[in-house]
Amino acid sequence: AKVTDAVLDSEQEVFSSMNPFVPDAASVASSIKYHAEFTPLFSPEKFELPKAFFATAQSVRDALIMNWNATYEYYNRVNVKQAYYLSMEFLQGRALSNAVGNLGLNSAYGDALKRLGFDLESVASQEPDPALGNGGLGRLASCFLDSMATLNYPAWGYGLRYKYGLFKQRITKDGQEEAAEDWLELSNPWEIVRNDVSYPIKFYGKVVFGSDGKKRWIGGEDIVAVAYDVPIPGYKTKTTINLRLWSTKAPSEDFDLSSYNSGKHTEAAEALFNAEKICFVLYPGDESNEGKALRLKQQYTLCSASLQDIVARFETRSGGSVNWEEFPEKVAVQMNDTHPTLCIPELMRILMDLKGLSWEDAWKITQRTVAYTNHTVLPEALEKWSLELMEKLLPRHVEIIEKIDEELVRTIVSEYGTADPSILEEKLKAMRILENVELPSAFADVIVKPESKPVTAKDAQNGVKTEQEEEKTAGEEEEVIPEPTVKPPKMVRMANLAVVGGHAVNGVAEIHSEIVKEDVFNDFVQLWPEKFQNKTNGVTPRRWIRFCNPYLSDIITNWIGTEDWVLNTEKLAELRKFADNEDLQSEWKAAKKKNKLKVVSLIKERTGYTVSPDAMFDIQIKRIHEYKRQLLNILGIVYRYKKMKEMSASEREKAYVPRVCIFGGKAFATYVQAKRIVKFITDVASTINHDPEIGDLLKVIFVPDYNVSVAELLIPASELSQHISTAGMEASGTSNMKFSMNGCVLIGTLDGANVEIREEVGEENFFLFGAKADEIVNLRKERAEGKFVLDPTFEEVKKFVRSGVFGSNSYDELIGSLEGNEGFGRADYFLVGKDFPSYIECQGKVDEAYRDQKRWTRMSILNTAGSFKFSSDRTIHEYAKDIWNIKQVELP
Ligand code: T68
Repeated sequence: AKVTDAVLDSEQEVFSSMNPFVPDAASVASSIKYHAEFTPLFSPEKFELPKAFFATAQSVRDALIMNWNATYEYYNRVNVKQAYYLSMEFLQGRALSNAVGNLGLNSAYGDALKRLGFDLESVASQEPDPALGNGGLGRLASCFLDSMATLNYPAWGYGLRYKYGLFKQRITKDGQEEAAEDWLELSNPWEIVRNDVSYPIKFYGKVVFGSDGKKRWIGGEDIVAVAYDVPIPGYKTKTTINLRLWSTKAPSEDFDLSSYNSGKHTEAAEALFNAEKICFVLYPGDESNEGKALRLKQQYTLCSASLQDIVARFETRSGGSVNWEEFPEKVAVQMNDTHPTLCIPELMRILMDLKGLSWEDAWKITQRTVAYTNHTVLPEALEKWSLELMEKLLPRHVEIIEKIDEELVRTIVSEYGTADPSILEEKLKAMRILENVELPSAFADVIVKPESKPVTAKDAQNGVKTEQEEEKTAGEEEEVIPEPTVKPPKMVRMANLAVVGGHAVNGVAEIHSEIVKEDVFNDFVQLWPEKFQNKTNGVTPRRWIRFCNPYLSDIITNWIGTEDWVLNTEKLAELRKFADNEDLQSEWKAAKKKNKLKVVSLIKERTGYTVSPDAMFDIQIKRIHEYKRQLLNILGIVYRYKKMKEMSASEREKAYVPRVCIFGGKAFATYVQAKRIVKFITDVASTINHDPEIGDLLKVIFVPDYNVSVAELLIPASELSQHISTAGMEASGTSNMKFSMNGCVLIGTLDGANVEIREEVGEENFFLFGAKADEIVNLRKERAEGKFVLDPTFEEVKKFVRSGVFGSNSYDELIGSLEGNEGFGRADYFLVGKDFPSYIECQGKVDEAYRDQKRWTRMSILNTAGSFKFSSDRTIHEYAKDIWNIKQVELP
């Protein structure tokens, strides 16, 4: 404890010197009182927890604003190169404890609140958890912002300010239900609306030639994007960077006053609603054409507003002399997945149509500025937009995309034009940005026409016309065609556009980047091998150890002798030499126990179940998806339960270690199979948890409404965590890193970042099972052909599920999907059956290891010690050096 106090004292000095805001408890208390009184959000009579939270946040925001201003005043002055991270998602989590922790004001705020009759923890827990993201991709963006600020990189995030976050999840007897998440209901104390920073955004309209002979995009629908800034403080530094979120509204003249006065209230406000609805929700349903158009509008709003803002800042910082060639020396734009790919044609449009540059110059600048991160290899997740929709909504951008496509065709023809014609055809088919679109006229003769395929029942339902019908409408002679054929829809492939238009493409873990190169973008790799890179993901050690796990953090600091590890995670490796030390082991276990006790309360509060803190906490938390295989986990639990039921009480206790199996995660509202999995887990839970024979030996918990704050409680309490995707399908995973940092042992497949985690922590400290990525294609084929015999344990577990133990439901669709029965789709595409026996065997080894608590604690310590590579600080240094070419800048 002594070491910690000394470290904290010296830290207080560091923080005070970097922060002009006077952080003693008395002044903090008066600042909180000031805000409670003079920037009120509540009536004056009462001063209760919600008011205390808002006033505290406003008081912290004062400090952030000072640092924010100092940061950008300096960046503007020295005109540094700045990176911009564009993402449709940011999963920020609560901000209060993070900001107070990063500013080093924990004791000042803790003491101040005590004087006012509150405690910091309860005040902090009042904050709504903003869910402007879905999962890993959004949380990664937020970890990156923390690292950029902490490492003093000139950087900035851009996103959308959704009025409703990702839905609130309720679990009922029918499974998951979704409700709107009104996170702004009580206002957001962190944001600063910049009423002087707004940009016009256009949709629809047409392209004409202006009097200067240049293209102009005119008419259509005009809306306005307004900037809301969220300051992002770095840890132990004054640098405070910006997350700028755009909100949409109609231009004020669009409110039709005369209609309104004549009683047509809805029509009068239609334009307002049309503009505002763009930012209502994250990922609006896109089954309908309206839904698709809305999503495309969201993406374009993000790209257009951000690029107009970036260009304006570049011009301001250039002073009187703008040299556009310098743009890529001052600006790096990172596209988080393909969602912001419209950045490419938008930057081209701004440079050519508004700034008067030639195509060639604009293209060079765009390519040197933009880079793309890929987060998935699932073919169905590689974004495509209907060309027809895009032509209507963004006519000028489609012209630009067509020209980029034409230039790409030229490159492909010059590379492969002399090769076997079938090779050229294949390359064009795989690489073109436009799909199912005739070749540009200049190349019309190099290759055959796009393919036609028979009309399927689904196409017919969707109103896709046959070629015959098309021809009829075109008024041509009717021809007798033996089989009805249909023109496949013309599409824009956003990933191909991102690869062509950017100077770098990266995957997010070594194995994933290899798959990207070998498989997804192999044709592009052959043309431009230098573009492709790996940037293994990371997570911020501030939020994911230091703040969420103070007990463990204190122990680490005491044993290493410094708190430097929060900034230099390599220091964690020093714990290795104490892995067998009995004192460390007992402190380590005590910390875990304290964290488990918090989760015992959370479970009681959220589900009503009582679980034992002495059982092993075994956790799988992530979006519910078939490839992540929550189904494998729950079937493993069902199998365990069946075996337990076949034993006597004493046999059971000998054979199994008590476990609490915890699940959390949301299923996308329209993803039917994922919702069936949620329902099944909760059904199994209610049978097992009420079985008096089983007691504390096995409990199954589904924690509803999983989010960042829930993760901050569960991860520190975890002992085993599951990362069990079908190999080759999880790009990286990032919770695996957080678990490992918090001394949790992983069970997993050789997939995503698991591969690297296992390398770092040592294979004896990781429970590995399952097929390898390079075996999957063949296994699927064999499975589909019925060539391999499924293990009897798998047949046994399926039969048990169907027997009705978990209620009257026979789970036909769920279990059927594992068998490829008529009507239930592909036969076990995710290979749950194939991996089941090796998973069960591996879980046996987990029990055995856990029984030896010394061995388990050693494994736990070695996980924390070996997790240092997975700090997002390391990742951000790599992006800064290899992709963005930006330098760290210390504020004066
Ligand atoms: C995740 N992707 C990867 N996508 O699944 C995960 N996608 O392996 C990886 O660790 C993480 O990205 C960070 O790299 C996502 O989270 C999405 O959420 C998403 C949303 C819309 C469309 C496509």
